[in-house]
Amino acid sequence: MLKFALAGNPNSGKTTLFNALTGSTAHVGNWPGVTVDKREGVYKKGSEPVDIVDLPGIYSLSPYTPEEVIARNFVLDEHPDCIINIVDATNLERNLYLTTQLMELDVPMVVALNMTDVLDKRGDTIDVRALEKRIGIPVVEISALKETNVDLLVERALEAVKTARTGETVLKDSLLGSAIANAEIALKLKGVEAPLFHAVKLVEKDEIEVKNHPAEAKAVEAFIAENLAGKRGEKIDAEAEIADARYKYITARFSSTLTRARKYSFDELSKSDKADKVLTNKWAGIPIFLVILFAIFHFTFSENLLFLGSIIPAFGEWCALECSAIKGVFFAGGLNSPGVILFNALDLLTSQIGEWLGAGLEALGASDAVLGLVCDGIWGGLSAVLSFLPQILVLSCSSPFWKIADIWRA
Ligand code: BGO
Repeated sequence: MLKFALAGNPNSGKTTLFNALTGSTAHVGNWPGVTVDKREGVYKKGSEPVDIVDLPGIYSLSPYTPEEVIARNFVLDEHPDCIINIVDATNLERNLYLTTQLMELDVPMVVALNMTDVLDKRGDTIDVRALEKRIGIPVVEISALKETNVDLLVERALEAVKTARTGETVLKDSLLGSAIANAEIALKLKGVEAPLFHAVKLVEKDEIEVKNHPAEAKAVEAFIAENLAGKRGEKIDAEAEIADARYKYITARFSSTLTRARKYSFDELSKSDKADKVLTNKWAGIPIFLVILFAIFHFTFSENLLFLGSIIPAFGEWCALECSAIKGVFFAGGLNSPGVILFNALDLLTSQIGEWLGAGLEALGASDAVLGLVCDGIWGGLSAVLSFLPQILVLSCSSPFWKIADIWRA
């Protein structure tokens, strides 16, 4: 049976399209080894049944998140017959960033331009034929929600499968285009499948590619240092350079196919676009980033949360007064941050356990050497290692900030 993979950004409408295509045949499991949902089902309405696999929502094929690794491994190793790339037409530029990476694979592909009902409502238009010509891949306008053109989409995918496809890149004329071309030749000679995709990733210094092709990675680095870095008189950050080149190409060649009925005011933008406008603003972006970093460290390490102890001197003085150990967990120069509270609580707990352990061993008549080994050596060492845990946890799970941002953007 033919196998089609649905790939797209989170919120592009992948699940809605998957449900529309597979209906009651859908079943949900987990991808091997991870708790990421794997949805699979069969499309039965076409000339032949097709196995549809819904890949996790991703923004790129870099191996930074479990979702990206799953999607990347699937498209590279499982050899889907066709990739249906779902693109949210209301967020064309951002969604096409992934498209430019999928295009680099030697896999037949169709772009499902979703949410066209929203586009119609706004009066915006996309010149689909121009977009199709520029991308070099069939584009089908659909509305997954209204199930418009979803059968046509599969039909176009079934047609695409009939012809083998060789990957194409939008990076040919970019600064690193020659490095990518050289790496592609080297990987082709080595017999690597999807050489263009791997070549781009190798030039990006993608950790998986560098590990798999160390000699080629060195050659790429030397080529860039000798031939390209000089053009700028500085070291090249290949990953940033490639991301920038992709966006520049998308803006120049693809986004221009979108005509907006009118210019939207800030209030009319989606939450996601509003967040982008503010957070990536030329002037406000870095100060906001520094404020967020400061807030994360403040909530992790401060013994004077929100500077309450300094703002209310009487409270600060009361906090500094030594009293019970429990009070010390929560207050020092002011109110402690969650990171410090957890640190102090764990310290109190491990000290208490250490005391109980010592008393227990003494009661059993243990020698000083055994006491020292168990209480100071083993338990003391374990406690010292454990003591880092709360703050690392708060620091790395400073996700409240990112979670709030996610909920707001959704
Ligand atoms: C909510 N048109 C419109 N108008 N909406 C669509 C279309 C379309 O063609 N396709 C999808 N959506 P997912 P991922 C929602 O859930 O499939 C909507 O992440 C809501 N939910 O209905 O989940 C779809 O799998 C409350 O919207 O995307 C869904 O890729 C208010 O896009 C959203 C408004 O679709 C994401 C929308 C409680």
